[in-house]
Amino acid sequence: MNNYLAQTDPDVSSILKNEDARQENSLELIASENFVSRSVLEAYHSTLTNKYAEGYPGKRYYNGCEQADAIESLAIERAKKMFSAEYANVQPHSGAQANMAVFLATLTPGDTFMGMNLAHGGHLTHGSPVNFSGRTYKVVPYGVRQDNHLIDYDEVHRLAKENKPKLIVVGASAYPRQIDFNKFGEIAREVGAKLMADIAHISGLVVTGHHPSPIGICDFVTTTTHKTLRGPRGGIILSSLENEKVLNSRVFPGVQGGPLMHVIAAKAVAFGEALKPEFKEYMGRVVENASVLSETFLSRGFRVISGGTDNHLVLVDVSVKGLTGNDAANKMDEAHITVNKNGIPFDEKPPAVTSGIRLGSPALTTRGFGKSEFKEVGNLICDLLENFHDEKVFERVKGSVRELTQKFPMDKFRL
Ligand code: DSN
Repeated sequence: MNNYLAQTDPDVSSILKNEDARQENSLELIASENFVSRSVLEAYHSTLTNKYAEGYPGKRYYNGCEQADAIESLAIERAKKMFSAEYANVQPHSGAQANMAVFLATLTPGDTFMGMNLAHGGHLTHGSPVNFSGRTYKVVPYGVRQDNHLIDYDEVHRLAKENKPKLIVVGASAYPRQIDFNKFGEIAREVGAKLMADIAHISGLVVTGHHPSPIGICDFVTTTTHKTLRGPRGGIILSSLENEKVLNSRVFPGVQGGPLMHVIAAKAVAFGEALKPEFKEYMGRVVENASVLSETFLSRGFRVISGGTDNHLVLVDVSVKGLTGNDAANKMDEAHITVNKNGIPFDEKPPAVTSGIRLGSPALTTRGFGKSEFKEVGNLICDLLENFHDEKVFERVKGSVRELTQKFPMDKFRL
C-alpha cells in the first residue's frame, strides 16, 4: 500500500507513512477511536469512491448504480440484523449528520428539545449553543447528579414535564455508566415527546448485549460506525418502518447529496464482522479492560468519575494530583500515550483546560492488549502524572511504552 503514491506525490505519501508510524508507536487510548480491519480498509480504498449514487437502492438519480445498489442493500440488511431494527439508513456521512436528519424529521426551528449537557458528558449535537442544534432549536439541557455522577433521571422527568419538549435526546460522549433507556422511554411517553438515542459510543456494546438496547424503546437510534463498532468513519440511523419515508428524505436530499459509496462498502464489511461471535468476545474484553484501567487509577488515588465504569471508557479527575486535563494529556502525548483532555461534571476549568482526561479501551483491545497490559498501561500513566517533572520517570515510561508497542506490532495483531 502507498508505494505508487510515494512516486507520484511523495509529500502526501510521507505524511501518511508518518501517521502509520504514529499509530504503530503509540498507545491509543482515545475512547472514540479504534483500528479497522484490513478488510474494512480494503473496501474503503475501493473504486466505489468514483460513483455518484444520489437516491436509494432501486431509486437513483444516476445510471450505473447496480453495484452501488447491491452494496447499500447489503449494508442495510446487516445493520438491521445487528440491531434487530426494522429500518436502517446507512448513508449519513457522520454521527452529526445522522442526528441532524432526525432533528429535521421531528422538529421545526424554534421547537424545544432536551439533550444531555455537553459539560456533563453529552455531545455537541445534543444542543450545544455553538452547534446547529443549539442555534436552531430551544434547548433544555439535563445533566448528572453531583453526588454520584449518574444521569439525574428525576431532573429529566421534572424538566420534561415543565418544558414539554417535542424530542428528548439520550446518549453521551463521556458517560461511563449504563444508560436506562426504559426510564427515558417512560418520561418521553408521559410528556408526548419523541425519543432519540445517540449510541455512538456504545453501539458495539449494544450489538453484543454488553449494554441494553434502545431499539423498541426509542423512536430513533443514531450511531457513528467508527468507535466501538470498529468500522469506517460515518453514521447510520435505525428506526421502525413507519419512519422510513421521512428519515430517507431528511438524509437525502435533506442533509446530504451523494452518499459515500466506498464508505458504505466499508460499513458493510464492518457490520459483517460485528455479526460474528468473535466480535462479542472482543467487546467482552473491551469492557473488562476498561474496568482494569479504572481500578488501577482508583488504587493509585485518582478520582474516577462515577467511581468506575460499566462500558468502554473511563473519565479521570487529574486535579486531585494538582494537574489540569490539558497538562496531563500533553505530557502523556510526549510519552506516546494518546488520550484527550475532557471536562468532568461540574468542572470549574474551561473546556480548553479541563480537570479530566478520558480514556477508552477499544483500540488497544483490538491491538491484542489484555488485562495485564491494561494494568501496566494504567500504572505507567499514574507514574507519569504523579512524577510530572521527573525526567527519569518520563524516560522510563517512554521506554515501557516502546516495549509494549513492539510486543504488539499492528501487522501481527490487527485483524
Ligand atoms: N468527538 C467524538 C468523541 O470523541 O467522543 C464524539 O463525536
